[in-house]
Amino acid sequence: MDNAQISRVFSDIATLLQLEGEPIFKTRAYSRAAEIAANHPVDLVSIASDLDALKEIPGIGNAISLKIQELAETDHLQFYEDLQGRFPAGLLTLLEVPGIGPKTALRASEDLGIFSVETLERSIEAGEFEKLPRVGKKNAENILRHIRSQRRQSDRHMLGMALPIADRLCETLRRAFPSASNISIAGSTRRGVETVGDLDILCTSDSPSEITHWFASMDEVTDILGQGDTKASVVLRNGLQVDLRVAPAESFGALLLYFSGSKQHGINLRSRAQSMGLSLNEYGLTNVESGQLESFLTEAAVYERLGLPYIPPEMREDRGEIQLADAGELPTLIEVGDIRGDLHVHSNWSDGRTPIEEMLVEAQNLGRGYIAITDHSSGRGVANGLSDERLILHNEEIDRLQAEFPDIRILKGSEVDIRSNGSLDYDEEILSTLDIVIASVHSAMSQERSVMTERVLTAMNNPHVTAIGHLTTRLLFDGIRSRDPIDIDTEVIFAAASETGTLMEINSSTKRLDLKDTHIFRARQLGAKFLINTDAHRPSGLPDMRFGVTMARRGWCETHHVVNTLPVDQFVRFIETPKKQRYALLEE
Ligand code: DGT
Ligand code: CA
Ligand code: CA
Ligand code: ZN
Repeated sequence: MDNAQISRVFSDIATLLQLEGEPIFKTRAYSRAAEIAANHPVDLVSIASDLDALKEIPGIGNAISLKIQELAETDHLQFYEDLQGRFPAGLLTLLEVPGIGPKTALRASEDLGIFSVETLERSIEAGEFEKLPRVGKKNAENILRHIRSQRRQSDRHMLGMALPIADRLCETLRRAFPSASNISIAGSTRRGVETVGDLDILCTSDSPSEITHWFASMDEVTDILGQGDTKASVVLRNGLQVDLRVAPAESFGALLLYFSGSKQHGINLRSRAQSMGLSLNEYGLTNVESGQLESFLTEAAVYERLGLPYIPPEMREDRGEIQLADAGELPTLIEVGDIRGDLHVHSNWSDGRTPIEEMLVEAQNLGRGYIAITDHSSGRGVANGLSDERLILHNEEIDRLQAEFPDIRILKGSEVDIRSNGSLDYDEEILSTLDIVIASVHSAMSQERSVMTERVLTAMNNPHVTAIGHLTTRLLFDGIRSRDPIDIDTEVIFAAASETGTLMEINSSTKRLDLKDTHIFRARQLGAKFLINTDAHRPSGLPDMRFGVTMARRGWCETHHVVNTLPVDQFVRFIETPKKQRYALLEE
């Protein structure tokens, strides 16, 4: 049971209790617990045996803690099951459909036997559903449209796919309307969430309806979900939904703040505003007493008016950022320009697509001062891994290329398989010829948690292992496949990073993003330091560094948390220092 599943249980409980007529203060505790569980950086199951640890989480009381414990220990919650038993099956699913209230949902399930979105859809198409009291044809059609739009959005899209499309749309808009200003990406894409439901784009203009009309009639639009004078919602040929909003320039600050989210960050800001006698919405701040509206040109100005410094979008996830900002303790987040080296790169020596030279040329173009060429080890047969003999030739090739490329320091590396027992593909003698060893799991991924944890710990204790590559091996769907993460005790692993002197890789590959943001957040708290690497298999993969940096920002990392921000000579000193003393070097 993971945090998302626990969250789900609590939000269901809140909904069902409301249906039973429980007072709002009672259901509120559950909906709050659902939000907290969804955002909590620590796996709740891993701390559930310690009741006090649960209760220390702000917003989690005794009753909720006991329920988390029961869920963790038994995978069930009697209270929840009893509650569900008092309602028809499928009711919760129906309630999630916008436009269906509790009474209609109950009728639909009891009278028409509707128990799922699919049966609802069929019933609407058959003209049955509209006959329910107070529904009617028009409502039924609206609900059907919502269902279809929701289905589209439940297919979330990888950030690495969505962001370039959003950038391109902004560019198109900029060219079509030179007079429009403040053209910006908002929503989850701006916050750098690993997958996005839809794109949100904003701009300001004095003639908004021209822009929304033009937008809805673009060639690549296949479906118009809504179109008005100030907003348009469309579906593109590639399946992405895009929401556009146009407003006058004087309210841009509040507009961008509102539509950048997260929703909960917005709600928290609103309650802060309320405590100051102000009401916050997408137009600005209204003085509750006088009714006077204050507009803001920039987001920073809104924050300032609320007595806060500017909070970067990647931090706006209700993880304590407002309290931190209030205390004047916001971190200075790492930026892509702080990155000086890339320590996980493949070439056509293993499964990469191009010769090492081409990777070097592009790395230099991107301003990297150092790079490790880390082709696969021999255990990984499918990836054309290097035998001992080929690795020695690979090392010689790097010496040769170093003479040709004096402006970038080329490190001898390998991405070495961690075998199922924790041993590595190369022996001591071979490993000691390498500057960088990225140790990764590529096989036996279904090992049980304790075995997997021991396996990776064994690799971390190896004095030659610089970093653990893509720890969880998860793959985000890339249109074809996705892969669940391995089952591993991340608390133990992250704590072992500083003890063993091992770095944790933040893999920037757009289909991996591994570690993910909440892992980075927690690993940082536990004292781990990181490498942000691209794992590029061709030159065009090298700029993906920005996605790893975005994840690091979402984990609140500053430059000192990330070792490949060091200048080349300091980085070389770091890897030449015996492993156990490396973390101490970073404290200097
Ligand atoms: P997504 O599209 O599911 O990846 O996530 P977002 O965050 O982009 O959400 P979206 O597109 O539904 O809405 C964009 C932003 O608009 C959201 O981040 C915050 C704001 N927003 C939308 N609905 C509400 C709401 O009901 N209350 C508040 N406070 N803000 C909202
Ligand atoms: Ca969105
Ligand atoms: Ca949206
Ligand atoms: Zn790998």
